[in-house]
Parts: sequence; C-alpha cells; structure tokens
Amino acid sequence: MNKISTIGFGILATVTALSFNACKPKNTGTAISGDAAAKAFVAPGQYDEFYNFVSGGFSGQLSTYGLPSGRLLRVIPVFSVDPEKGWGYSEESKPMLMTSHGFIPWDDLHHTELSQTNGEIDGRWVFGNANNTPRVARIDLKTFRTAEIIELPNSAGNHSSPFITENTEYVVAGTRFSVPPDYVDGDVPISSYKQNFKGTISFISVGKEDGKMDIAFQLLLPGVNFDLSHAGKGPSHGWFFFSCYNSEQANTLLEVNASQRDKDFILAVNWKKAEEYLKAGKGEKKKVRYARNTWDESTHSGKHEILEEVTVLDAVALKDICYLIPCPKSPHGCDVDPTGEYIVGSGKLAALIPVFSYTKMQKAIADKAFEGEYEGIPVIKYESALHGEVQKPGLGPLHTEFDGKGNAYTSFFVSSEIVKWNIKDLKVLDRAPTYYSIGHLSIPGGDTKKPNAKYVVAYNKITKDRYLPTGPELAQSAQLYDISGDKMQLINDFPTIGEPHYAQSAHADIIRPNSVKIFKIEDNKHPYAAKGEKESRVVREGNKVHVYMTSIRSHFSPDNIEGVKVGDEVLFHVTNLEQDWDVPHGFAVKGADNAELLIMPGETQTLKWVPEKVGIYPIYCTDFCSALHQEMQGYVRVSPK
Ligand code: CUK
Ligand code: CUA
Repeated sequence: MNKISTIGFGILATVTALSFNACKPKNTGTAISGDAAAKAFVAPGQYDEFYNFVSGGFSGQLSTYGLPSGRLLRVIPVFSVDPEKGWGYSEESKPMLMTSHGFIPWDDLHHTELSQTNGEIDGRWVFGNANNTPRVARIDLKTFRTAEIIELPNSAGNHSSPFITENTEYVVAGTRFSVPPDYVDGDVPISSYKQNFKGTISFISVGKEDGKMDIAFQLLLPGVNFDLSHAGKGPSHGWFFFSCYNSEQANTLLEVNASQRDKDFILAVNWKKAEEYLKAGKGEKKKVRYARNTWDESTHSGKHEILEEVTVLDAVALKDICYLIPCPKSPHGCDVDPTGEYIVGSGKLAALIPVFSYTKMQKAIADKAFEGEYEGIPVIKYESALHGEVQKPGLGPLHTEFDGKGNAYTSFFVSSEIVKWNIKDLKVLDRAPTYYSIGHLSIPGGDTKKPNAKYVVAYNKITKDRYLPTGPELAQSAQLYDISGDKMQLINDFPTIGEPHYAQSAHADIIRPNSVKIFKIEDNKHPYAAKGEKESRVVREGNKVHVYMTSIRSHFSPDNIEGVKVGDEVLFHVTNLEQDWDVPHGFAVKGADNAELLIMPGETQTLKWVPEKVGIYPIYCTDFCSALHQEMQGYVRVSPK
C-alpha cells in the first residue's frame, strides 16, 4: 500500500474543495461597461496593436488573435491536420507530421515562445511544444506556417519547452516523464523506476539565419519530472532554470505520492559549462532514431528525414553543470524577471511564492553552501539562494510574468485571480479575479528583458457562465486586463480554440512589415508545377497519373480528365496562377478521403486520390474566389482497370 502523508492529503483535500468553489458561476456583477469596454474596442477597419500567439492545447494548433480586440486572425496547424488550409491532407504537408512512430497528426501544444535577439522579441519565429510525442515546432512569422518540426529522442511528454535563451541560441526541452533512454533496452519493470528511468533536457540549437533546429546535446539527469523552465538573461545569461516535481520518484498515484515532500526543486543548469564539456569531448554519442521535418520554401513541400545520433552529457558525472534549489510543494512555473536576477518558483500546493536571487545562488555555489545531494546533484541551502518569500499571495500559484517596472504578475488557479506584487520588497500590490481558474497569463514581452506592459491576458481553465452555452462543453476563455495604471482593469473576454496554456504577444510593428503577401510564381520550384495553362497536362507513369493542373479565376485547366482507371494513383498537382494578394483556390474531388487542398497564389499543392469505382467524379474549387467561383468545376472519368 502507498503511504499517504496526512499533511499532503490535507492540502490536497483543501485544493480540491477550493477549486470546486472557484468553478461556481458567479457572473453577476462582473460584466464590464463604459470606459473599460472602450479600451478594448478596435473600430472596424482598424488594426490591433498586438499579435497574440496562443497555444491550442490538445487541439495541436496555435491561434493568432489581435489585442486588444481579441479578434481571431488565424489558426495555424502545427501538430494537427487542418482542412481549412489543406494541412496534413496535401502530399506536401504530410511529411511535416511524420515521426519515428509514423504519421502523428495530433499533439498537445502547451507553450508558445517567440524568438528573441538581445533578450527582446524579434518577430521571426514562434516555437511550440508537443507534450505527447515529444516534438518542437518552429513557425515562420513571415508566412504564419509551420516551417520545421524536430522530434526528441530519450524523452517523453515534452512539457518544459520551448523556452529559449536571449539570442535564440537554444530552444530547450525538458521531459515531463522520466523514461528509460531510447538507447537502452526499455523492457524493464515499471517498479524499477529509480534505477532505470532518466530525465533528459534537450538543448536544441537554432540556426542564426535559417532557424534550422539541431539537437546540440542532451543532459541526462535522475528520474524527476521537469515541468517548466526559463532562461537566465543579462547577468544570468548562460544559465537555465527548471521546475521539477516528483522528486519522490513515484511512478504511481502521483497526486498523492509525488506530493509528499515538503519541497521539490528548481534545477539550475549552467549551459555555458555544458558547452565547454561538449567541446572537450565529454559528450557520448548515442544511437537513437528521431525525425526532423523541414518545409522547403522554394518547392512548398515538407521534407521528412530520420536522424540517428544524439550527443548526451551525464549531468551527474560532470559535477558542476547542475544544481538544485529546494522549492516548496510541487513547483510548476519557473520564471526569470527582466533583470535576470530573480527567479520565481511557483509551488502548486504552496501558500507562498519563493523568489530566488541569482547573485546569492552564485555565492552559495562558490561557498559550497549545500544541504547535501539529491541523486548525485548538489542541493543548495534554501535560505542561501532565497531573495525572499511573498507571504499569503493567494492559493495555487502557477505562472508569473513581469512588467519591467519591478513588478510581477502571478496567476492563481485555486483562488482564481491574478496577483500583482513587487519583486524587491515582495509586497502584494493588487489582485484581480479571473473567470475562472486561470492557468497561464501573458504580458507582451512579459518573459523578456523588455516587457511592453500595457496588458495582461489570463488564459482560464474553466469557463462556466461567461458565454452563451454550447452544450456540455463551453468555449475556452481568455480575458484581457489593462495594466497601464496601478490597478488591473478587466476590459475584454474572448473565446479561444482548444485549451489555451501559454501565449505570447508581439507588437504588430515587429511582425506586420515582414508578412509575405505573394509567393511569386517565378520562384515556384515545385517539380510538378504548371506555370501557365499551356503547361497543364495529364501524364501517365505506370499506374500513376500526374495531373499538372492550373487554377485561375474562374476555371481549372484541364477541367475534363479522362483515361483514369480504377486503382490508379491520381496526383492532382494544382498550381494557383494568381498573383494577387489573398486569392487562394481550393480543390476537392468527390469521394476522395484526402479532403481538400488550399493553394495560395504562386504555389503548387498535390492531392492524392486512388479511385475505387468506375464513374464520373466532379471536382471543384472550395474557396470562394470570384463571382464565378461556383462555375470553377469539372469532371474526372474513371474507367475499368
Ligand atoms: S501548463 Cu497549462 S497551466 Cu502545460 Cu504551462 Cu501551467
Ligand atoms: Cu477558385 Cu473558388
């Protein structure tokens, strides 16, 4: 039987009761009006000030909203198929969803992180993590498309990700589940967790120019669970901080067994030191299998490759890379303030917020102010690294963002509120209720050196009565607060897709000027492009039928296709000849299980179809493109074998 500590159980019972109360509808009196509503109003025809990139959780997508209006601008398929964009249906996009396990068109995207230069958002890419089959995606903000996805070996449940260093040198990914590494025999008893299960942290390098991701190295650690992380900045550049739960190393009933100890840890990683060891040849090359999928901008096609080697550094054997700092009760968020001096740990079951000092931590390491070791890693004395504690801030602290004016904003799931507090003197300054049970929160640039602290957005876990009911499941919910004054002011509610976890925002001026309007047809290097109607044709190669098809308002060429036989593999390579902004054409064929295509001006995309029955099959354009869109249609004749 598992032992249940009475204290742990008591806290859990309280948390359960409180979260239940927090879910109760209490909408009356919380509607906003007057000047508050005006602050979120963006007049028709006007642009929003910020882009907000919101994770879609178990939808596998990332969505883009305008702030302050909350208007949905675009849903970007990342770890998902999306019929609206033909993503995962076209032959070109399918390779992007390949893994070492095969085609996985789903995942759980929890965190978004914008690329940075000198600790400031540079608007080039946004990264997203896959929490199930561990992957990291890079989305190109010139096109708002997924440009690359890399899988992570020796890892499972990539939750502590994709947080980045201040010049996007690395995207970091810490495993949520400890597992036996891929390069050893994984057929071990689950009860051998302590001996055989490891936690890994992947440091993924990002190409300065092209953004290309490579696993530079992995750190091998004892079997704890990494939850969240943030890079050091300024003075603490070169370090990375992770929250770890389950230092009990439980492998069953974690809600009780991983909540026994009074403190878990913040892990401090000296990645500059790890780089030195790597250069000195201390890394071990391990044979593994993982996928990297890259979108080629000249052919508009994904390329899937399998990589077979990764370099591992043993963080326990190499003594001075990793240090642990005790952190109360199941830490979740781990956030570093804009100066790089303060590290905030948020224990989900804690009734205070500990704030650690980077300077004190360094001194503690130099003085060897350790209270002992945990699985071979030195544990710094709590008091030696502590700047101070925020007392009675609220219940269930999760995540913290910063305003760059010396204040922190922490989300409290259980007491369902945002609490503003001062980093230096640790005094609570303001609190605002959320509707209901906030998870993450986000200030534009709120985890960078230069926050743009006009707003904070709450991403809530429970919606209850905020919107018109939609059956048993309600719309997911975000709320916008004006934080330009001393007090937070709720100014807008907006529904979001999937389950929002972390989100980031960037000022529109950083992204808008670089947004691509047109793919030039002369730049189209797709091997099956037809760059004019004269090039459109049908070519048979064995049982493959290549249809080089063009689309332009308002017809396809060819639009009558004969000579196809049952069992043929028909490949419609559709080139959109338009060169006007925002004139996509779509393509669908009756009975094809591969859904549809959406082809942007200047590009070529391919729909594969294997007809099983003799007959006449209509084809048509699925995207309203002109007054004669409905006329944009044709037929395919399928004859017996
Ligand atoms: S987690 Cu969702 S509330 Cu996956 Cu970042 Cu904290
Ligand atoms: Cu082309 Cu509708």
